[in-house]
Amino acid sequence: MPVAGNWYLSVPSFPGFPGGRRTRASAAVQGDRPTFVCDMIAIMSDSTFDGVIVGAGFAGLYMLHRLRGLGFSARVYEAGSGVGGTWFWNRYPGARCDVESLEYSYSFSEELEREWQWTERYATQPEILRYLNHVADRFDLKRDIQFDTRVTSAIFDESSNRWNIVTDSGGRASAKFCVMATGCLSTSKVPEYPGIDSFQGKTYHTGHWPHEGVDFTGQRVGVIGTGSSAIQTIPNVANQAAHLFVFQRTPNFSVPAHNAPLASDVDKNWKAHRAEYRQRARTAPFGLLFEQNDKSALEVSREERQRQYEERWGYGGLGMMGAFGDLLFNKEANDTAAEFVRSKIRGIVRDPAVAETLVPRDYPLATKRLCVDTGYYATFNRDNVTLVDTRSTPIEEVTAKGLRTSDAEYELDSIVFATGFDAMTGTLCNMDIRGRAGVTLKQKWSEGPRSYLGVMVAGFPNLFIITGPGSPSVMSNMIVSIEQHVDWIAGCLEYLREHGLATIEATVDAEDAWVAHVNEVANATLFPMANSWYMGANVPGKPRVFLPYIGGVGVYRQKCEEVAAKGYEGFALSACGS
Ligand code: N01
Repeated sequence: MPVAGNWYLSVPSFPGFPGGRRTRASAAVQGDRPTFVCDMIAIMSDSTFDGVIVGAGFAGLYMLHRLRGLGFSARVYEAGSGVGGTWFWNRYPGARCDVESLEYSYSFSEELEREWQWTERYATQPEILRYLNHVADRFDLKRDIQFDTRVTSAIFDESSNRWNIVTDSGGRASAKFCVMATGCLSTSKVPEYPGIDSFQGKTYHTGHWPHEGVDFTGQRVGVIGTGSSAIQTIPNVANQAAHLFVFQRTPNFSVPAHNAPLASDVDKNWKAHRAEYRQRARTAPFGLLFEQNDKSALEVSREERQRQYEERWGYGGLGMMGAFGDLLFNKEANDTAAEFVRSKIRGIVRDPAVAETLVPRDYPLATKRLCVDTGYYATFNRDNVTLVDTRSTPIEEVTAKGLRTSDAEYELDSIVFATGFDAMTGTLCNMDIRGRAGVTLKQKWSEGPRSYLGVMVAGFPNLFIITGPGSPSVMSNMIVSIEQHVDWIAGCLEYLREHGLATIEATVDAEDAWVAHVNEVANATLFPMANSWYMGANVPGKPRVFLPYIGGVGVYRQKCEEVAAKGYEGFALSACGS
């Protein structure tokens, strides 16, 4: 005869699954059959977890570590064959992070930080991937990650308050809560040119680069796109290829990285003051430590402006955005910075006609993602590089031999699509995620994403999105924002457990108010003036909505903390058995 209370059950191991866990289940007695009134487990198996996490990049790994630490059982599903997320897939030549390596790393473990040694100011993709593997091994995370497994659906069962997960290998799992750690830029986008299947050469997308690398020596290569990925790829391909054609639709602003080996005194200083630096990053507008000058670009003399811009150009990196406080709010102020970068492009590129084609004119600086490069503009001084302006001569089709624009055919051995991603919403909407009453996330977001704090969605109880739309995410140092979300989610789950609660769910009112606030803040900036992926403008038919929250990492963190301190204000909480 079963008794009410806590059950402790041991379960066997299955191949590929961690085994022999002891799991607690709360049960009440009804006749001689147990009726489960809370979050725990009706039928014990190793596919039943407290939490399922989708993705094993920076976000998924840290989420798993936190859940483990709190005593929750968790399974991570990862489509790739290894950890790393973005850094697993984006292996194109020259791939590296344009946030400085000391800042683009976890802060949650002082020991981890002290023992890891970055070698360059900006880490390469292989070094970041090594770091993430080190983290996964150091914290013994891989045993709870199922690789080569893509989650195809996550469906909320209202009768049990559980998420049912199905994977592409036919696997099933059940979890009380589900955390989407799927990344903001994980669904790559290839333009739908006619004839694309007829091309007899090789095609690549920067976001899905072959692991064995590609040797372009002696080839005629076409790179389509001039965003961050292309800007890193192009100088490297130009070094190998017999000839490189760059197909540019919209020119981009890029500032030099001035990458170098990480000086030992810089590393030492960082480690000595790490707590202080990390704390500053957590409250900085972008989660980045560059110096933010609060003055208006228009209140200082022309000489002072020039000095600021030269200094930041000379230092390198994203700090150009912090040269003045109004660059992202006032077009006239922004024009001064934009004109500075334009003059730099004209100074680097020898052919004036090529330079003019590379000069961005129709959107303010940094309202499309500011790029950081090593030798990008100078690459166009090479004899083996040709810039093709597809704004004036659009690509019309892919042919067997190459690409045809409105005025010429370019014969190519390889085409590299550096054409970006269906950012922030693509991966989530492509998954069959269903909340209450079977409503899919795709339906719910058909007019653009709606969320409360960018972390939860009304109608989708116990579903968390790490760095989702409506949170600072891509407008910030991703690692700072990931850690903040993971910690907030972990705190929330602890709260639910301590208070005997079964579900948490954003209310429609709170969600509406947050979406209105996100839009209001975005509309106070210059960002809506650009056709950027921040606005969904790079995907035909995607609603034109500013996706991230631009109110600032520090302000956002404070808001999240206040919400939690007020007993999760704006969320509906339901008790076990209710
Ligand atoms: O993608 P993008 P990305 N015909 O969307 C062009 C992060 N990242 O992979 O601007 C012709 O920026 C498109 O043209 P247009 C970073 O956040 C970080 O480069 O739409 N061209 C554009 O030039 C970044 O912002 C690092 O007119 C077409 C390019 O393809 C984000 O990832 C490194 C086209 C796409 O640029 C995405 O960057 C790399 C078409 N049909 C990336 N469709 C770091 O260092 C698209 N394009 C951290």
